[in-house]
Amino acid sequence: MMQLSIVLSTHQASFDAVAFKGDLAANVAQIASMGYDGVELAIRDPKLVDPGEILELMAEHQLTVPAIGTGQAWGEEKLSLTDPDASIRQRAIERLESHIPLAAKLKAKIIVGLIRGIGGLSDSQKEEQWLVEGLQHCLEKAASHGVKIALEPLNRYETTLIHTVSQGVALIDKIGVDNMGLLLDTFHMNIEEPSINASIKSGKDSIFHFHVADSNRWHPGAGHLDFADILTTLYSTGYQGFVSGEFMPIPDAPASAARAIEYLRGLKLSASHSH
Ligand code: LER
Ligand code: MN
Repeated sequence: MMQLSIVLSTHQASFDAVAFKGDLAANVAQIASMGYDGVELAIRDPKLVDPGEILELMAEHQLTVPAIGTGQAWGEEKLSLTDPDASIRQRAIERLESHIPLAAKLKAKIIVGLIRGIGGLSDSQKEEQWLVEGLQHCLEKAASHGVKIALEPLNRYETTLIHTVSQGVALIDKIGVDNMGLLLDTFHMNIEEPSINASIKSGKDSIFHFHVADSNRWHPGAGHLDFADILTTLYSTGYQGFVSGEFMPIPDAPASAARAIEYLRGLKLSASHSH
């Protein structure tokens, strides 16, 4: 049975591909009532949330938090692991590390998307070095709490740093620790990968989390991606994690979330591959 979650921002935020924002308790209740198994929390700063409240809400609605998104620290505050200013890089590392206690309590992975920065400096080697060093700090601290970090390849219009699964796998190999893996997102893969299925297979052992949006970044079923094929391939790798909806609230948050779950639950995955 496919484990489905949907991204929920704990506070209002400007990032547009998130259906639910603000009013945590009401949104969590609504998501649970639609039949989702989990919520992926987008948190700008863990200082703004009450871990006790989150744990209680999840227990009350029997929901899992598979992952915590951290990109709003970039979106709203411009914190980045690759900023030329060392004090900003340090603040980005500290912000990422501050997610670890909550992630440990929730058994959630921590996502590194845009908080890595958007790159584009003339000295790209230096940038890569900052990225590696920043990640190493966070990974070491995360490992001591049993927490995993998922790096998300993002399309070329959002960053110059890590667009594809193969670039992500190369970075994982370079860093060489086993609590680092990838978050694959069908929206980004549709733009960057020569073949979505081949890329999923090539990332096989490193897939920690999975985002779904259709080709237009609306809910799955609203564009032209072949999700039966994509998800059959994903599960054929042995993937046991969540499939998490990250898409625009079109026509509105509840309708997009309801249509996504109806569509995804109705897919016929090829039996020999699905779990
Ligand atoms: C975040 O998961 C994502 O996919 C990015 O597009 C954020 O900008
Ligand atoms: Mn994503």
